[in-house]
Amino acid sequence: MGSWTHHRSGPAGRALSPHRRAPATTATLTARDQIGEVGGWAGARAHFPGSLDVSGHADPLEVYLDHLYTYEYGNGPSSLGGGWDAFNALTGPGELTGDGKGDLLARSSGGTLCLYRGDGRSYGFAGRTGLGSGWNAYNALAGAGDLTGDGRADLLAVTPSGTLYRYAATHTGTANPFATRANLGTGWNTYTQFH
Ligand SMILES: [Ca+2]
Ligand SMILES: [Ca+2]
Repeated sequence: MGSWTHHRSGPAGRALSPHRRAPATTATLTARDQIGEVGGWAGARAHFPGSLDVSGHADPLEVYLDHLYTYEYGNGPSSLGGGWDAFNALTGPGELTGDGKGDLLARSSGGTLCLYRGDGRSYGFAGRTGLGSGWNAYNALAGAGDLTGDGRADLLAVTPSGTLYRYAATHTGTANPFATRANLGTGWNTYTQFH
């Protein structure tokens, strides 16, 4: 099988760990392959959003030393810039804005949610929009694909007390891509993982 190659540089141009371990990319679980150096991904925060480019394939993301990297299978990492240690949650539900390009949501440690509009190429973003504060009321945010059957990606959010909310994308082109949240019920705090 192929692998991701790793030849990224750090913020000051320093060479970083050149061998990072990539997650499995096949839908069927078979005997695992180690395609990177043992421990090569230590210290990285990995995320698995929907596709940020036109391939339709999920694009693994990694925050490492404050920089966001995207990996395209078979190619090396691409830096999407610095400043990403300011965020404590990243999720990419898919296409939120109605332009046909996958988007990314990032929550700051202060609770502000930012929408990074994808440029359709996965090498950068077309812009950033603040979606307001108070998002630290949730202890989990998850990109969920389309939950409502309208072809638009949606977001799920869980409070520490276990109430699950759905934010449905509207594709209206307005600054806020979501309709008023819908309460999907309680008791979700019985689960320790939510992705
Ligand atoms: Ca979009
Ligand atoms: Ca939807």
